[in-house]
Amino acid sequence: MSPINAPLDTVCVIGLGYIGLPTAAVLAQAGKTVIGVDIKQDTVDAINAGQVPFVEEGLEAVLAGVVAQGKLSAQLETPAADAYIVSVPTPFKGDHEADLSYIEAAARGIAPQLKGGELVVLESTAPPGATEHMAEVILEVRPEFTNEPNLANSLYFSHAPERVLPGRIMIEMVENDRIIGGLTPEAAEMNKELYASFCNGELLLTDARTAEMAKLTENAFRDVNIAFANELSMIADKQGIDVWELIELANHHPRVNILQPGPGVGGHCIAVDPWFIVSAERETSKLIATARKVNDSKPGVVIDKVLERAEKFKAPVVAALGIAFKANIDDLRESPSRNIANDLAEKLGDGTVLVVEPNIETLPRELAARTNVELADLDDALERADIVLLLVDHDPFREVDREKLQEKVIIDTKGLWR
Ligand code: SAJ
Repeated sequence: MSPINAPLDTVCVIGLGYIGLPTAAVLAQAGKTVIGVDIKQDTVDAINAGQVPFVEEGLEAVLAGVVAQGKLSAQLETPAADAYIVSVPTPFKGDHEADLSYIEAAARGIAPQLKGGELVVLESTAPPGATEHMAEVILEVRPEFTNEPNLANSLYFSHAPERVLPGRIMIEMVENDRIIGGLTPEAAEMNKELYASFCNGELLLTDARTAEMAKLTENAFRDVNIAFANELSMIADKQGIDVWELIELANHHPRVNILQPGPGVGGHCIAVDPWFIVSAERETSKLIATARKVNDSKPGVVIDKVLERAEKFKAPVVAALGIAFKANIDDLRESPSRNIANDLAEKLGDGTVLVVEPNIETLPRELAARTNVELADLDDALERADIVLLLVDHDPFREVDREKLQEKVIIDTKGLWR
């Protein structure tokens, strides 16, 4: 049997989060019959009702359409399918190592359904060797199958790391180039055939380990470059220099392109993935580890600055503008701004933190539990605040009437109001 000719009509996507759900939706839109699997009953119910359990521009319209057409459904149990896409979390365990237990659980769910000839794609970001590990877990449960291609009992394993930017997922999922790394060249080809159904970008084939490392490398590259900008911002502060002007000027050089400093690096990718390289090769990844530490130190620097400026007020009121991990999204996971708001509330004593976050309706639990934290609207917060702390460059903050900021202490971590 040639894998290239194998029909890949039915696709099972395991893990219906920020990546799995859009992937399932675009596959269904491309004509595949897609069955999504998730461990959360609420997620399954929402999807079957055509609803998206999080904010992502353009996703709900596509999802509602494919669910109504019967091309996409969700359930708790892993079904039989021609292809599987594993898109589950890889959190930390121990000293910044990747916890592969969700991948292992997905693999154990897939194993009993296999008949031979199926493609199993790992999309989750994972350390080098994770695709091989996923294959081993499946082959351990089903030793009658093999990773060797072109046999009646062949299985095909591949890694296709996602590279979409939250907020632009529906565009980037279709347009970005994809790296596809097979455990065998045949598996990579089969994966390419499946992804060509929805992806207009170039599909670049390699082996699984290189694909795993490529994904980590992209995010580590970005992290190192943001760390450079964040370190510059701390140096410039001490030197009494405006870091935004400094970067703007330096970037006029034809071969210099410095990124933007901020309150720290958030999200579940750039602040996480470099550690997977460090934990795989601790001795040799000194720069990558240092960049992580520089970026992780930035929230503390911001907090110290606010506390210093707050000393002159008896019961300081701080308006914290934005607690999402970046502009114009509602995602609060791994958000430095959210942690800054929380730590400030703890350290301010009699002070108050007015959180302004236009993309949420209720405060996350740890902030809601504090008596000196309120979710406020922008105008109210600007009026009441002694100190205005700009943490996220959400669009509504760009348009703030500068008149309202007069006589306030301004700490602008994003250079929005220069
Ligand atoms: N940030 C800065 N300064 C900058 C750029 C970003 O401080 O100049 C901060 C942001 O405020 C945010 C964090 O970095 O806190 C990450 O934001 P981001 O928009 O750069 O990236 P993510 O985490 O939303 O998505 C990244 C993307 N990777 C790259 O750009 C190399 C995306 O393409 C990946 O698919 C995604 O990680 C992922 O899932 O790995």
